[in-house]
Amino acid sequence: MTIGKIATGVKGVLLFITVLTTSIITPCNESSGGEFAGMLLFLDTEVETPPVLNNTLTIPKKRPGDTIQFQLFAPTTADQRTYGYEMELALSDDKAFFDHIGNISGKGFTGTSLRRTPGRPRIAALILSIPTVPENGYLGQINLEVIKPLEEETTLTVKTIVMAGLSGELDYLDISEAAISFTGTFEPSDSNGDFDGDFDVDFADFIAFVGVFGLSISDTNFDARMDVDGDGIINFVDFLAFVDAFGNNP
Ligand SMILES: [Ca+2]
Ligand SMILES: [Ca+2]
Ligand SMILES: [Ca+2]
Repeated sequence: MTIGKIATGVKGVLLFITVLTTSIITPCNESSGGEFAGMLLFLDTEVETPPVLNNTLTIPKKRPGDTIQFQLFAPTTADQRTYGYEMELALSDDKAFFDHIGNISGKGFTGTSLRRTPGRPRIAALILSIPTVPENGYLGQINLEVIKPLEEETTLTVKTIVMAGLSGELDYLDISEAAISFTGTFEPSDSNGDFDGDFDVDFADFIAFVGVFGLSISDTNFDARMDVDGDGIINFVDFLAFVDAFGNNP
C-alpha cells in the first residue's frame, strides 16, 4: 500500500468520524434549547407546607446529627409539563461531599421520592405521568444528613440540574443563584430531651445522654440532638437542660 492510498484511507475514516460526531453532537446542541433551558433555579432553606419561595440561603452551621433541608423552585417552569429533573450537589473548596453528608433523600412536587445515584451526590425526580409544575414553580425538597461539621467557610451548591419538558430535551437550568451558606452559630437542639425519639423523656434518654457526655463536634459519636444549647459541646449545661425536660415529663 502506498503512502497516498493510506492517506486517502485516513481521510475517509476522518470524514466518516466527522459525519458520525456531527450527527451525534447536533441533537445535543439542540438539547440546550428546550422549554426549560437557562431558567433560574432557586433554593430555599425555609421548609413549609404548602411550599413558598422565601429564597433563604443562609442557615446556622451544622453538626453531625443535624439535617439540612431545602426546597427547589424554578418559577419560570410553572404550569408546564415535565418528565422531571436530575441534579448534582457539591460542597465548596473541593470538600469531599460524602465526608460531610451521609444520606441524601428528597421528594418531588408530586410527593414521590426522589431517586439516588449510588456513590454520587445526585438525585432525580423520574415522573412518567408528565404532571404540570405548580404555579409557584415548586419542584421538590431535598434532605441531607450531616455526618461531619459544616462551617462558615463552606458553601453547598447545585453543580448541575437538568430538567425535561414535553419536548424531551435535556435542559440545563441556571444554577447561579443556587448556593447555601452557613452562619457562625449552631442551631439549638429541638429534641427537648427525647433523645431516643420515642416521644417521652425518661431514664432511657438519660442513658443515651450519658453515652455521649463530654463529646464535642469533632468526635465521631457526637450527636447534635444532645447538644441542647448548640455550642458544639455536650457538657453539664446540656445536662441541666435535660434535667429540666426530665422534670417536666409526667
Ligand atoms: Ca420556603
Ligand atoms: Ca425518649
Ligand atoms: Ca452544649
